[in-house]
Amino acid sequence: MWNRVESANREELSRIQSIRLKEMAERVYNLVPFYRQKFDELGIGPADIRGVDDLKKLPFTTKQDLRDNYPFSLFATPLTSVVRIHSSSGTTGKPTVVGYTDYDMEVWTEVMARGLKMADAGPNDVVHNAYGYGLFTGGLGFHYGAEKVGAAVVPSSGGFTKRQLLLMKDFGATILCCTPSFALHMAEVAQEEGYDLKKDFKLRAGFFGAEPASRGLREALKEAWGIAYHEAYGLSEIIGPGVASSCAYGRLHINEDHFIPEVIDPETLEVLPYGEEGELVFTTITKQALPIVRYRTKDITALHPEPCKCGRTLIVMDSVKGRSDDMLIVNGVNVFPSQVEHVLTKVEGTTPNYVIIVEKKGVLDKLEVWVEVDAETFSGGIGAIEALKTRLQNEMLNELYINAKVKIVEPKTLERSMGKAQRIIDKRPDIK
Ligand code: DLL
Repeated sequence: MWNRVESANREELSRIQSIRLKEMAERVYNLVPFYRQKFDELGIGPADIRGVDDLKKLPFTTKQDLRDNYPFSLFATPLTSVVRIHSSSGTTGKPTVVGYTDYDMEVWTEVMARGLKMADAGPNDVVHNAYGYGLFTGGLGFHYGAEKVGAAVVPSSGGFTKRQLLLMKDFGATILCCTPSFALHMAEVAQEEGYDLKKDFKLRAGFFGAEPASRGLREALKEAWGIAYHEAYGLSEIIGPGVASSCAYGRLHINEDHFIPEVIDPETLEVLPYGEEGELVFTTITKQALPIVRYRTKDITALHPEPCKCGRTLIVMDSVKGRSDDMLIVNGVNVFPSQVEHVLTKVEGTTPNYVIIVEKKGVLDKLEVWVEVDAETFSGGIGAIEALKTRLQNEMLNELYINAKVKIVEPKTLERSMGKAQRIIDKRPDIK
């Protein structure tokens, strides 16, 4: 374990959270006009926040609020104290901008080190970091954390797959950090290039995140590379990666001494009890440059406070099923791409490379799923392909209640992504 706080008892944690929350409420009220106005509208002041139990009195913050305050109006420190700026592009509107002071960088590095330590990362490791470097927080977040634990970092960033494989082999990379879809792509290219994935590489663990991954995709990566799968969860608005990381038991621990999580019902905005699924909300309690109050992530998950076999007491979140804005409503049925991925990857012969296409035909939505199969299945003849197609269609109807048309495509025909995979093509009018 990197820090004793990770196994503090829950009363102790809640005491730390209360002290920090009080300070933070005061800071945002005094330093950020946006929050002062929001607090005033609700008729509350910093004195009403005496501890974590008062969290629910505070206002929510949304991505739109960040956009409306573009670029720096939500910052609680002058730009002279800011040492780093990141930004996420998003698909619509202005980008969201996040800033870090020196102290914020220390916290970020600390939470990343905690995550990497879950795979026992240290001076004996070579960390191949294929998350994008640049405005995206993935690359630099992992970079600082890996240096902190004393590993040798290879800052390869995304793209140039063949060169990356060469470096991974020659430098003896032991830990790979990238999106799960890129890790799968790397495995495919390595096979094509004639590498023996288990013999030619020294990889022992991977930190995969920034997008959802179904159980099937996780198993495929573990199997192809022969590694332990660790998940990284985070978002730029809160800090970047490092909000939560999964331990040796596969449980995603939130660094709640820095970020307090809540799960709410996205309709009523009521806080839901532990174990119930809803929208994840975070309040940062130590961030200086960009403190955020009750940020609505749109990510769907549930929280579990029971201690973990790994010894950590930090609360556990379920892996995110998807973002509520990636949820497709197809003829009234809610579907997440990760659920489609789950059904696909359960069936032998398919790969986790797929794309979902939604169109409007008359009044109805029509859903098509294009999925790549492995070479053996593809060469199995038309009968086998037809049977697989029918099987997948039936599974989707039985498990997800959706009537999808499946199209089987040849191996390696769908576009690969170097970062977050694009799984949905929504051609319906009035969407996004
Ligand atoms: O994706 C930060 C990050 C980088 C996390 C590297 C992990 C590894 P953003 O670009 O701001 O930040 O996107 C944040 O990505 O709200 C989720 O919807 C999604 N996301 C991140 N991690 C996971 C994960 C980075 N493990 C948004 N599982 C979040 C599912 C994830 N979705």
